[in-house]
Amino acid sequence: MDQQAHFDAVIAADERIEPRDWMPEKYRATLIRQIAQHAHSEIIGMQPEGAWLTRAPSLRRKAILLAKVQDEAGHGLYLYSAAETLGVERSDLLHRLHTGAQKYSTIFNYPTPEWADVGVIGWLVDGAAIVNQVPLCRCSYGPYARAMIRICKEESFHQRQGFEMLLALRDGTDDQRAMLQNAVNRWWWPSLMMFGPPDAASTNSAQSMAWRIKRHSNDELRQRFVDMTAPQADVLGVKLPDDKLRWNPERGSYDFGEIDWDEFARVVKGEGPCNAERIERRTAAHAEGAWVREAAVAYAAKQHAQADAA
Ligand code: FAQ
Repeated sequence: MDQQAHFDAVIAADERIEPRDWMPEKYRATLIRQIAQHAHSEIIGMQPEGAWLTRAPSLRRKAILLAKVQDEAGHGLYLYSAAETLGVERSDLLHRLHTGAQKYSTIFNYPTPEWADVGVIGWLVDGAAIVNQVPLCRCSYGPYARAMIRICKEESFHQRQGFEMLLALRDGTDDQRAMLQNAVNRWWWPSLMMFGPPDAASTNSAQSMAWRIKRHSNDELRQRFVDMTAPQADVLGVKLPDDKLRWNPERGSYDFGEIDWDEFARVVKGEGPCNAERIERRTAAHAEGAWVREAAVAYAAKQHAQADAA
């Protein structure tokens, strides 16, 4: 069997492609693109919530938030490692992030002016991430699929801690309930954009689904998220900011309004409210961390030299 036929048979049998297996160059490039964008999203995603670490309202909330933000860094590490199995260097991927050559999720270009934003990110952003990412645990590329299993377990915990925090606001004062509603108003539509453009405009979906990297279309997952989230909004006593949102008994799903795709395109292009700030902060942190990377390399060299001498 030739290499292409073997690859096709593995995909058709729903088995996994592993790093040493032959794979079409476009399959490799698609995975590098998606996994790198995903990794970048995790580490840029530390910033909006990280902004509240010094202002969390209690020691308990601060400890929970610190753990969550550290988890996002860990997800970045698993994902950069998964990308490296495809033959790219992490430093190159970071360079591409810093120079705008690779994307990260639009969602992290929105500000977090109030404490309720932290809970709403847990509820909606981690909630959307779970809906999008659980199918990736069955992705055809082994290292990505395995990384996603642990990531999804942690995202699921994040989603619940976000919801629990919002329940406390729901049961609080009128001001706290108003803060919760404001945050929902700001994050609802950007959360729906996380799933990517509508199917008709999704340039990568058909090929990624044929390769079983993606299992469902962008619109399918977006609908699943709306159906899961609308009843949760009722429990929280908030109104999702969409007058067209209503249960459709014939479809067995919620109908919802039109997403502002112009806004999505602007944020992808770098013109969202916080794009410049996010990249500036990231490149500064990278420069400030240079001595840590140098120390780690020097330590590894010393260990190798000692092992060779022994
Ligand atoms: N933002 O053809 P498609 C998280 C781009 S992690 C920016 O449909 P595809 C955890 C897309 O790259 C969140 N760009 O693309 C957390 C493509 O451009 P390209 C990240 C977007 O890949 C929680 C073009 O549009 N999750 O939340 C976006 O088949 C809380 C055409 O689109 C992942 O990365 C967007 N929203 O489907 C952290 C999951 N959507 O590259 C902290 C893995 C699309 O051709 C706090 N990724 N684009 O130049 C995926 O599932 C897919 O890549 C999609 C996009 C579904 C995001």
